[in-house]
Amino acid sequence: MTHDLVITGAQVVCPGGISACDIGIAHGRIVTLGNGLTGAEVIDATGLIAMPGGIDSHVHIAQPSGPGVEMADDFASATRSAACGGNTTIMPFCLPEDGQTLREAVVAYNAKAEGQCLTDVSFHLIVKSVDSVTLGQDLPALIGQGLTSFKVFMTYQGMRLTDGEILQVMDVAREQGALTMVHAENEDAIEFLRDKAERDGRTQPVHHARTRPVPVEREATHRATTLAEIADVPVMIVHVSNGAALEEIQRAKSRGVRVFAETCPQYITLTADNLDKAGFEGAKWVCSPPPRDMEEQAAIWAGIEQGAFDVFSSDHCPFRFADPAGKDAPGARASFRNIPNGIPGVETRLPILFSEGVSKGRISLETFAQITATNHARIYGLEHKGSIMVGKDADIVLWDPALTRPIKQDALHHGSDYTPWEGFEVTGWPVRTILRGRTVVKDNTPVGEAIGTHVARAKPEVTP
Ligand code: DUC
Ligand code: ZN
Ligand code: ZN
Repeated sequence: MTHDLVITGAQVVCPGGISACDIGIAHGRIVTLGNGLTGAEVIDATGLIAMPGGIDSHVHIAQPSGPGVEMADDFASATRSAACGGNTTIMPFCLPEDGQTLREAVVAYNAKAEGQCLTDVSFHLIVKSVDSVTLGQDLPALIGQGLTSFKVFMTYQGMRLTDGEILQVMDVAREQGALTMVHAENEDAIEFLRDKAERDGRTQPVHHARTRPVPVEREATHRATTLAEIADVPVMIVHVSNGAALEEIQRAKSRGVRVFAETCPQYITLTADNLDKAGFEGAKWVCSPPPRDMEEQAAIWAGIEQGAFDVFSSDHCPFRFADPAGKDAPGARASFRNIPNGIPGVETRLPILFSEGVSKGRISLETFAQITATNHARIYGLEHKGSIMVGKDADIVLWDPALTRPIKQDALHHGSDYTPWEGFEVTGWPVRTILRGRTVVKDNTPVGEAIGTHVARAKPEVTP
């Protein structure tokens, strides 16, 4: 058989282990894994590792973020950045604007993405109200169209749902076979601590972290997993930042609750001290949940090493720093309350985990592939993605495990004007990103057309 493309010479990370085979690709799919393959184009990948293209199942792009505030990425810049960081699929959220239905929001986000993307895209929904149209019409219709997961918030005025509302939403998820993702932080506790901090004049960026301490997340994680138990649904706890929240997840699992867990680069590499830089500089690291301390980093690492985390995502939520439409929004210097919440990271997620995890010997290549691609596809229902296997889309990233260079804003492709990881040393970088058999990035340079498309999903897998 002849192929459109053959990749030879790489160590190939397959679901069953690492293999020294060629990868034969035709019509955008992997059609042969074997030796001595021939094709119209051959990539000699000697010395490189062939990984399934990264799937980042938690990113925010062009999401409304408050009056006068703008996210730093549109779909063109976000997917360019994602592809340069070794991703072939990203999963952004559709957040309805006030007065907009969920279905209208999906139409609007598809229009923003159409024709712009260098990676494939598959949307999650955000449910911020439980009116009869959302629960009775929009959610069932959209789940039926392959948007089979949605996020609910336990924090943020205007976004948070009450426990009763979360149960109603989970009930729709159960009936329709969708996966509920939960942002678990206790809003009332945060408001209490934040009001007190402001009254005392503690308004600098670091107080964002200090008013969202570990118990705020631990309690909400307990509640979210308990609500899932009561509603009899699987649940994904996103952006887990600390050991106590992870223990709540483990306890729920031991009761038989189907809980999936996600963590992110910020919780294995950053601390609240980053927010404590002089002046306003700490705003660069304001995100929720906040980075913790070295002890919590160790607890998250232990969880990754023991397989407690199903997925490792970026929670890319980019704002520019030196910009009144970004971190320097009106009122942000007067109180951390007004600092837009989130950090860029879609391009650095995989290099950070490769370097800190694989290169430092904490995790295997197979574990890396699972928590950065395979599990995302399995859990969220991306049937043709996430593994180097015959029949799957030829979404493949070639990694140079010996390439060492620091993360530098100048070398990144996102729309933000900074990276929280400036100067962070990384060993192991993606050097070529292939989407459905076509090279979209080579040597940190985007090439080719915006061939990314929206991918509808099957019903998510419901057992951890
Ligand atoms: N939660 C997220 O998932 N992303 C950005 C901000 C937030 O609170
Ligand atoms: Zn969140
Ligand atoms: Zn997020």
